[in-house]
Amino acid sequence: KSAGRTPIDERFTEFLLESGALKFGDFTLKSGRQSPYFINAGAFNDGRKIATLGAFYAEKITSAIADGTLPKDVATIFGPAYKGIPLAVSTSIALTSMHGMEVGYTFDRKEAKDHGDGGILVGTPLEDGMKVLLVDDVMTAGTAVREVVPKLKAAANVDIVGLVLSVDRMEKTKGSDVSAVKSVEREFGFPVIAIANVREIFAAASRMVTLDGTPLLDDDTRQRADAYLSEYGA
Ligand code: OMP
Repeated sequence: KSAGRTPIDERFTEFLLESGALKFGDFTLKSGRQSPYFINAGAFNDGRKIATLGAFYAEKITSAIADGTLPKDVATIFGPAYKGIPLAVSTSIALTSMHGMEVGYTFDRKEAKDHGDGGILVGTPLEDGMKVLLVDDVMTAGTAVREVVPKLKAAANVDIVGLVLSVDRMEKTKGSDVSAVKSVEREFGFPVIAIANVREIFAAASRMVTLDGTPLLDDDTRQRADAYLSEYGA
């Protein structure tokens, strides 16, 4: 179907770089690890970028539906607050406007509300048996998803059909050789799908050159990334 089209992970890498969402330097991660690269979903901060991001999620989701990894009848896209909110909204817009799929969006509040509807969820209400697809930005250790699943299950007995990420950092969970993505899949029993993983991103970025022919990634950056992945990569 997509014959002749540049693979999604390559197009997504270009998008990450041109948006300034992929940065090189010294970053302390939530897990405490010191990483030479960081993916910041907060860089998708205008109409064009967030619409493009939503279109990437929708493309990944519809191909996962086509190959049977995800079911057709997803009722709502759930994005955990705060960074998951624009992801859920832009993904549901793209699924409807570009793929003709009717789907809701839902997100949580970080703070419980004591007036008005008093709810902790906003958007399409969750009901028992409803098929919910999670979206999130980046997975390192899987801490974020482990917090959100119990929150959803407390609201209704929903059927979580999968989790779609921008980037899988492909890191091992501490004290194990299994990647965080694999251990989340085993623990919760749903597929975790990323638009691109870090190895694909580095492979694509390594082939890119600037207008005057200089490689986009210098040797030092590549080596630091490789060293990090040989220590923490799954
Ligand atoms: P886990 O929840 O441990 O999987 O870490 C992923 C979260 O860490 C993301 O949802 C972000 O809040 C943050 N993060 C990034 O946004 N980009 C990265 O490249 C790395 C992290 C991180 O701290 O591990």
